[in-house]
Amino acid sequence: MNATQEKLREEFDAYVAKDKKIEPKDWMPDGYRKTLIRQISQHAHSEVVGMLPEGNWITRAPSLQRKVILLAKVQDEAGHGLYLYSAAETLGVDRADLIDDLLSGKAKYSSIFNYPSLTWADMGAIGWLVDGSAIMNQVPLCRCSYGPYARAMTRVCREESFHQRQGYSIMMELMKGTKDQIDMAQDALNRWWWPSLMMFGPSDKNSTHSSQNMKWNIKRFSNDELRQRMVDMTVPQAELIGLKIPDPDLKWNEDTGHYDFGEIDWVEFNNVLSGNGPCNNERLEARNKAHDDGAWVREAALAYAEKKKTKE
Ligand code: FAQ
Repeated sequence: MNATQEKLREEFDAYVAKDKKIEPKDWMPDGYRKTLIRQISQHAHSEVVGMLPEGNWITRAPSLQRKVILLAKVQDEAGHGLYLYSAAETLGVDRADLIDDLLSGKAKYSSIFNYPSLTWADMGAIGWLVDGSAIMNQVPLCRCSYGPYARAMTRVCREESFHQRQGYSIMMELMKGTKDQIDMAQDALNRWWWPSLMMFGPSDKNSTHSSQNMKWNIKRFSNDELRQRMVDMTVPQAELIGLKIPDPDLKWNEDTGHYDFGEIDWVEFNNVLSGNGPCNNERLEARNKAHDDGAWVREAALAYAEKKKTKE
């Protein structure tokens, strides 16, 4: 780093430390740009791939009202993906390249979407736990130092909050139902609990990006801090409706004022991240098919834009 760059870097660090926002045309260190492109694009891919487990249930929702709500939720997720790709593009990358990386399997997206949605109760568990974890992680991102990402998160979090409530409402309704419905809700919780806690990422000691990204005010809390908050918030919600968290080590700790909980299966987490989760192949196949099927739309849009430009 030469003297000018060093000075710019010092000014940047001081500016960020004052909790000021960085905007697209401002100078930023290469590492800051790189980590934001990485995180925002992975986040965008997660929203887009995240439509698949729920999209699977739109035609089978148990009532017209539930169908309309689920449809709106999945549509919101598509919208979140679009804001996020736009936010990533402000950092100088091309959306088409980001999407190519997703389709080829090079880019990561959240581990959670590599699990199957087997019953209607999974729609409840996804809203309650997956959107619940997403909000826990994303509310602090509304204060992220990068302006376009922070602003996108403000809107996304409002919508996620509705998603979380609709999920919990499905669980509440099932828990008031027949024994089969109660069993179905418990089974969904049993399958989604641990993968939801994995959404927060590796433990702090194994998190490669946390320390620098916290200094840059991209991340405000560590992976383990947010995971603990999720457990503390969710256990009473489960108890209220008669669900049992599938963790024999879960225990309220008077001294810390938090729940102690069991160890996450990190072997499973790493397996899912390296492409070997239950649905990794299925998810990538579905996204590739959607991309290929949509080729004519992209061609038509480009032809229309060309025609308009020629006329002008
Ligand atoms: N899955 O050093 P860290 C949603 C990767 S949106 C896959 O701790 P960082 C809405 C990580 O990327 C859900 N990969 O990383 C919805 C890194 O890999 P790299 C998505 C994971 O960035 C609901 C490596 O491990 N949310 O759910 C995961 O500081 C319902 C080392 O990890 C976001 O993306 C994982 N779970 O912290 C949609 C929020 N965890 O890049 C539909 C924004 C870690 O070096 C239905 N992202 N990795 O190759 C973040 O806050 C952060 O990126 C974390 C990870 C917290 C995910």
